[in-house]
Amino acid sequence: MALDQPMFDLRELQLAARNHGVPLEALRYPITPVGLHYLLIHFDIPAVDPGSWRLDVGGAVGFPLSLSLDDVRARPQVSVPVTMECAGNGRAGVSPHVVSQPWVLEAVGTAEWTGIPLRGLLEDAGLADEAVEVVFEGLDSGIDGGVEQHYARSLTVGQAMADDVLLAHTVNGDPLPPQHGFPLRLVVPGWYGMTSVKWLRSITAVREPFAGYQQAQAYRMRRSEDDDGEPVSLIAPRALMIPPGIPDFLTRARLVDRGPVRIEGRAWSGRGDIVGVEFSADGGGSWAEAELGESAGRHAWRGWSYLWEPAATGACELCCAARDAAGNRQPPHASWNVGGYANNAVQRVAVAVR
Ligand SMILES: Nc1nc2c(c(=O)[nH]1)N[C@H]1C(S)=C(S)[C@@H](COP(=O)(O)O)O[C@H]1N2
Ligand SMILES: [Mo]
Repeated sequence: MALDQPMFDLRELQLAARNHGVPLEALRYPITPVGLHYLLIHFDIPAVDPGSWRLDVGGAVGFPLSLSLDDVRARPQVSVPVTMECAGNGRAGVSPHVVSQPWVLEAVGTAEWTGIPLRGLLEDAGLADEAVEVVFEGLDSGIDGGVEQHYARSLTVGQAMADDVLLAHTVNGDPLPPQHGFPLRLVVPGWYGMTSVKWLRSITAVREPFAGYQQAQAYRMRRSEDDDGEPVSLIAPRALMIPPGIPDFLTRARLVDRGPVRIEGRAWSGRGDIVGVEFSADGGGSWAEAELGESAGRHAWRGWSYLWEPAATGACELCCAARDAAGNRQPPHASWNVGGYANNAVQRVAVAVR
């Protein structure tokens, strides 16, 4: 991706100006300050009156529910630190170019979400035996792929009943801000972010698989326009480093002083625990094992570090690659699909050592 090549158009700039990523230096925080957490909003942030807001739980259930925000807060509460990543993270690196939210590498964040376990709520509503999926619908609406819709996604009953899936009203100890789903959102640990529906208005148990746009058309790994593709689901492993030294304003290229440099970063995967992170100072020609640090919880990213001793002054390319317990390792180069999803190719940081 040549920096001075005109590649993005005004449609992408409009999206990029609305939906920001995490500045990579903010990887220093185990829990991302909420204003630095990435943001992805397909349509508009809906206006919500918390006094009249209700969450309707219905469909194939024995006891339909309509909960106020106070009803939600009166139930037993849990807090779970979760690393969330947009399925489009890395899209700017795929070729041929895919026109959509043009993430480079920064569509990720870790927050401590507080709310109520979804499973308990579905049990209280008396989920029917015929229910196969649960549909989560947001208050926000718009047009996507020519289809007018409320943003909505589904989970199978098994996925919805899993441990640590929650309906969150609080993030990092404060009520959700408007942009992150006030007053209530779904949080599904380990899954790409599109699953975690914001601004919830209803939860509906259904007897047939949900065929809404964001489920059946978008978020599928399609090799061509007429390929159905597999659904995008669990987060592929990724490690990111805090770019060392100081940046050039325009190009973001780094200037680093010679001498040992402590490289630090975070690594995560929704497909298995992180078991290793490798570091390369020669563009991936040779790799060394980094030291793994702590994580804030079983669904949160893990710190890592590597003491790099630059061999000489001059230009080099730093890379890092994560491995998870399921045997996945980040690939050196991007692979392509229609939506530009789940590109977890290794990060490359251009550095000049002086
Ligand atoms: N209702 C609603 N929920 C949504 C979205 C949306 O546009 N509308 N975007 C999804 C996508 S694609 C992502 S990556 C995450 C982003 O969550 P965040 O903005 O809180 O980081 O929210 C998901 N939930
Ligand atoms: Mo996303």
